[in-house]
Amino acid sequence: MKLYARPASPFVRKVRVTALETGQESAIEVIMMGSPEEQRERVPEHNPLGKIPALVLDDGRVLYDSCVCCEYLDARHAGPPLFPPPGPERWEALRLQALGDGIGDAAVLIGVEEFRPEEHRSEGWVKGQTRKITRSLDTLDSEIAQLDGPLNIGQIAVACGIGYVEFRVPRLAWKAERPGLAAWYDDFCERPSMTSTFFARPGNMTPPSKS
Ligand SMILES: N[C@@H](CCC(=O)N[C@@H](CS)C(=O)NCC(=O)O)C(=O)O
Repeated sequence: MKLYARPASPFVRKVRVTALETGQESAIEVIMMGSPEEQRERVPEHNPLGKIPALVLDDGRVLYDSCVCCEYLDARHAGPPLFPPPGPERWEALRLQALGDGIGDAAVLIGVEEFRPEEHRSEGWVKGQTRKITRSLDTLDSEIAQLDGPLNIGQIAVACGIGYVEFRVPRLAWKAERPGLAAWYDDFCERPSMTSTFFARPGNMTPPSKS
């Protein structure tokens, strides 16, 4: 399989973490594109939306959207499922996945806005996206027990979404007011699947750690 990727994408990270957690990393060649221009040139032939992640399967079919790629990888391994079988646990994992992905989406939109020339930027838009992130982090902190239990796709999505907030919106300094979520996140970031997919601008950030 070939995974079209960019280094900082939280959605690509979700797929890579899922591949590592399910022992399939060696079955995937990561095609890491060096710039948004390269993505615009190369991805549309695989995904008409032009978005990454796009996972090209060995038979030539293509899967896109991280949720679809992750569920596909989960269906291919014999270990405990990351997408629980139908029932309340599954709905909860999917809700958390949506919340984690939504945090990532809002941080991506903040990044897009901040790359516009100053005269085209909307402060109100950035504030609105920032509020989505802070409300979601508050929700996660207030229901921290929901993140306990066997590894599932909800936990992976939440960790990758928060990881992208740390990368893209470091000014948010979200941890001080949310100690439960901060502790959960730092702990989760120690998983080898998270350390080996950590990305920072050189010299800018060190991986989170409990110590
Ligand atoms: N819901 C999608 C979101 C994917 C996404 O937004 N990817 C971004 C990079 S992080 C992208 O490719 N943006 C380029 C574009 O929108 O043209 C998923 O989960 O895969």
